[in-house]
Amino acid sequence: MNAIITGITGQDGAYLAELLLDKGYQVYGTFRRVSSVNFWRIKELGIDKHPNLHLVEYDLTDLSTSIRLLQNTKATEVYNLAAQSFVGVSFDQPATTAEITGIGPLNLLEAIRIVNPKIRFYQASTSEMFGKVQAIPQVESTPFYPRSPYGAAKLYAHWMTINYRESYGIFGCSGILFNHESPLRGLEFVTRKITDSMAKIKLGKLDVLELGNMDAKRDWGYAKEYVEGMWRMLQAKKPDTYVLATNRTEAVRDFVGMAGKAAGFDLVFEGKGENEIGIERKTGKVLVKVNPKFYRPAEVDLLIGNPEKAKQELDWTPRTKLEELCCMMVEADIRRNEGSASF
Ligand code: NDP
Ligand code: GDR
Repeated sequence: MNAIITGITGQDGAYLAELLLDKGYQVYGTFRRVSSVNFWRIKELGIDKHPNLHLVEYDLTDLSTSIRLLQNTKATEVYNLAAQSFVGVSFDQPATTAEITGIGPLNLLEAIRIVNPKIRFYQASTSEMFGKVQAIPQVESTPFYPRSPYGAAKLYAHWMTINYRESYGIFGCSGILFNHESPLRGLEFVTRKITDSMAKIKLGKLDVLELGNMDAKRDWGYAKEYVEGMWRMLQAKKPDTYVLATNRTEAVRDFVGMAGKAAGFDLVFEGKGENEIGIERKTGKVLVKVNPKFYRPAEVDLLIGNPEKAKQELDWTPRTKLEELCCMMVEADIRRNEGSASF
């Protein structure tokens, strides 16, 4: 079994590589040619020197490289996790986001059609495609209404995956994954920014955490469980589209409170919108402030997904409670901030 994982340097790529190596796969993990490639995640999981892990240079935007990647690896499964995945940046770089996150997957689908149409393909779709709330909770049949260049690019790739399935019989699966977090989450995303900042405040390395929209609600799960769902989709009898989510939603503010508690703070929130602050009850210190520079031009207000189809057809269920996940992340960030490591 040979699998390609595009985006091995990302959160999901690292966890998926660990899972597939455990299952005995030869894993071809792709990384980009940049001035300083950072393999900290696969190092942290202790798989960077695994004999069955092969690191391959690759850029999703290049069709001919996509073709050669499939030819050289003789892959039977391709997990496309690579993307410009930060929603905030997609407003500043809409065309780059469209090229990587939208057209990139098309290059892989074309390469599969040319090299070996039997290759099974996983596309990392997203709850961002639901965008402006059309139904609660969101399921596979909920209408899409993306609210960012990222969401729109992902929606294009989602439909192309279905299109290649229906037009050419390619085993293309689209996983509509809701937010999933872990100690390996990138620092630019809100949960990890919060857990890292709470760790820094606890250790006296930061005074105040500045955030944007505290009212946004998200359905946050544990990334390690979600990559198992990706694998299950490619082992199913037929290709399909599945929602992976926890069916619970919390506001950013609630996650701040949880992370504060895990770091030993008792936070109370006062004020509204730009004037909201988070105060530590015992010391009276302001530890959290809103800074409008983190607001987005358009926001996704509320995401909550029902993963019933994945439960019924793939026997997939999320197990880790958000409070446990949050503690795990805060503890990892305290450990890192106590040392000299920077991630
Ligand atoms: P990350 O941002 O952590 O990882 C993205 C990966 O894509 C990195 O390895 C990055 O490489 C790589 N990449 C970016 N541009 C290119 C390119 N042009 N060519 C090749 N590789 C590229 O994302 P996650 O691991 O969190 O997410 C994995 C996938 O799932 C993404 O597609 C994301 O959009 C999607 N998704 C994520 C969710 C989540 O909550 N985590 C929810 C739903 C969907 P580099 O290190 O060089 O930047
Ligand atoms: P999201 O995740 O946009 O849902 O995309 P992110 O963690 O960036 O934002 C979640 C919510 O928090 C609000 N927010 C802030 N966000 C960031 N990053 N920084 C802040 O300071 C801040 N303050 C408030 C945001 O406005 C937003 O409402 C993630 C990515 O992993 C995508 O790739 C993926 O597809 C979706 O999840 C599902």
